[in-house]
Amino acid sequence: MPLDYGVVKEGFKRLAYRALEKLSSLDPIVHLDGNRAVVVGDIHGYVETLEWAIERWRSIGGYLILLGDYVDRGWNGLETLYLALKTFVDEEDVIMLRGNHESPTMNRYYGFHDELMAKGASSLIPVINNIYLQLPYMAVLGGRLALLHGGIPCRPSTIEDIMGEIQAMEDLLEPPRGSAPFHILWNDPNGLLKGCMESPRGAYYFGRDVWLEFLEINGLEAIVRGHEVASPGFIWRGDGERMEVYGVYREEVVEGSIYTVFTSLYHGGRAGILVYRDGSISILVYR
Ligand SMILES: [Mn+2]
Repeated sequence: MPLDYGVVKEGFKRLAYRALEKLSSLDPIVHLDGNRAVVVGDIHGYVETLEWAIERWRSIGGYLILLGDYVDRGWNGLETLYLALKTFVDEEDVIMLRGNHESPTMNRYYGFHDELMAKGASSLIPVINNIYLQLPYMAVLGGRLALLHGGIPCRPSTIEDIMGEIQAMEDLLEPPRGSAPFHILWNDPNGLLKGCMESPRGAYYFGRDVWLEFLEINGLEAIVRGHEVASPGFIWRGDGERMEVYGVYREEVVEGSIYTVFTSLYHGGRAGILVYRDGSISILVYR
């Protein structure tokens, strides 16, 4: 059912304070026990794909993990953020991570500020920025999977190193280029590369040696992330092969892989969610 944005605007501030309270108890990297999760990639204001994902999660169970990029591009960023926060506040086992679009600068250039102005809701900007500051950057599920928005840092890092770096930073509203949170929000994998190189986004591509070392030193099997347009997903393998996912798909987790999932319709392609269940990965498709 479409959300009424009059209701959304009225209730947003109260909801945001409840969300801030809950977020303040979370570390920047969240460790989750368990073997089941529904993972949602970039939504970019397409609230209908988030409604669908939540409905699927209610029947599948486990965690609901949102990888960020709730707003910008699509016109229902406010409704999307509201629904995500409401689900996070009202239910157990929901994790909202930060994407690179959870940033005031990005929102000025890619549509969310214009949307808030047009909806008479620009007074919400400060509280929305406070939410951005509190969102975690990574979830580690069952000691096997790392889940994050974009990528991993270019220098080999343990999860404890990354956590320490983030906790020591004074201002996280726009994490500076080169910092660990910047790499997590912005980087993309490229299985054809060794090491890192600059990407057209002003961030970095990281090669397969980089992610294999990250998985090795942290004792993890695979990475799940969003951030790149896909219809609805693709997979990089540890040997550099790239596999497109065009429809419903399932496999046992292949160690050393990076799974990308995209949950928005803004590019005109297909939206999907990723389901992790007892060591297997499935991609489900919207409509
Ligand atoms: Mn992104």
